Amino acid sequence: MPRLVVVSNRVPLPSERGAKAGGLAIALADALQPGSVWFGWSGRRSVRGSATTHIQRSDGITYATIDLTEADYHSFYVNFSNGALWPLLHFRLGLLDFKSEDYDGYRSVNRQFAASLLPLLRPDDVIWVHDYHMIPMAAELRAVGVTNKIGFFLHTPFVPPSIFNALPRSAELLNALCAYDVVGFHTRTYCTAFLDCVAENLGVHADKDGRFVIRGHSVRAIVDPIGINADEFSKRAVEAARGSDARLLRESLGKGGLAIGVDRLDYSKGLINRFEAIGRFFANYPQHRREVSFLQIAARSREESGSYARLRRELDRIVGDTNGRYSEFDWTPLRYMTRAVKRDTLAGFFRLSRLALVTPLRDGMNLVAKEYVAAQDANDPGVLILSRFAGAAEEMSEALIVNPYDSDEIAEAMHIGLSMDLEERQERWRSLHKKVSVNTAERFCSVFLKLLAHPETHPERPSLRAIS
Ligand code: ADQ
Repeated sequence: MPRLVVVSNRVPLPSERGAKAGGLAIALADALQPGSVWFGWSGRRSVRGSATTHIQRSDGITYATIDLTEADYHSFYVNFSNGALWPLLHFRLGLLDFKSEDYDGYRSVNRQFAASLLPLLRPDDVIWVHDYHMIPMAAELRAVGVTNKIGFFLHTPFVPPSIFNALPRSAELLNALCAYDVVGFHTRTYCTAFLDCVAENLGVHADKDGRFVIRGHSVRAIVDPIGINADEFSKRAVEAARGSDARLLRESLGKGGLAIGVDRLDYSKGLINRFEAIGRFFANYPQHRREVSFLQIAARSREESGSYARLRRELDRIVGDTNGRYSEFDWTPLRYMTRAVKRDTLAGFFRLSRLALVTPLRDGMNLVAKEYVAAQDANDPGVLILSRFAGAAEEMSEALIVNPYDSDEIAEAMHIGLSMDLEERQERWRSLHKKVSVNTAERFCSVFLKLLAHPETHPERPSLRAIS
């Protein structure tokens, strides 16, 4: 078996795992066998930047990291990755802030990553690069002579040419993506958007299996939706629902029920629209007041960016307004905390919740939707309200699918969810649970790695059937 080398912007070092266990670390747990290497940024900024590679070993896995200089951190991470690519890939052109010096910094950091990884590589290593920060990584590795198989998985959506082309230098990035052997996406829609960009901008057309040849190099675009380890999450939820955090939450609710939202505090997650919908819900359906409280757990993220600071201020305002309007002295309609919560605690809270609101304006996949389903009690499952613009909606059609921009529709879905009889809840949940249990994190990794080893083969049919 060839050795697996994972590359991502941040490396979740074993020494710093806590409440915020990264989604990627959990998703790749099965693929990372003893002997594997995980390479990327240490999360530290230092004067020497990438000059030294730091090595840590844990459970047979090598974690190799480099620092970034302050200037590289800003141009590569804050400005280009999160200030230009992230809004672009989430259809938010109004927030796109492009500066050519930031783009140069982005390319330079990818070049530094390639230079630092090169001495660690062996000829038969398989390299799996993750996410939008690292699009040019394969092109940089190829430029220094690396001929290994290199795959890329994009965790965000991909956008059609009409949006993608708004990014200055977009053709360079698209060409860089074509230096990979396999490029993976969560959904058919994103994969098609990528192939449309390749056809329109580079004049190259793919076959029906997503294969194309460009400058003599074969590329395969694939659909490989990420999943979770549903059985493990379900066990956690059963345990945690009996634990002290869940008990305290239950006691604080009195006779009322719980509806929940769990997200990073990010403008793509649709929190403003969601909070507005909660106000509409209590206004339009006063019979549910006191019957339910909504708890939003939002982990602060990317606080150095102005658009995130503005989002926080706006959310603070809406929460104050909604609670001022609808609270009773012994009932709070909207509970809001801007912190990460331990995974076990979350699992227990999901199990207690009669409703989950997963209403991003755009989302590559959204793992919270899958975790909520996995956490439910089969005898009395809660109802998932899911944005049609989350990648998860392509699989999870038995959720109550809503337009996240339509507060009235979300409010109505909350009413329908809370009024739904047990039989319908169970029926919807059984279908959702089947999909979540089949399309696991392990399957996600094994499909990708098999196709990377043999890009000419067909993807695994059974898992794709389950997506329907
Ligand atoms: P994210 O945008 O981070 O990921 P998501 O898929 O929801 O979004 O995954 C977040 C993970 O963090 C989940 O496991 C969730 O439980 C956890 N989490 C979120 N908020 C938390 C909080 N307040 N406290 C504790 N844990 C919290 C990106 C893409 C997604 C894609 C994933 C995986 O944006 O679309 O689904 O990668 O590919």
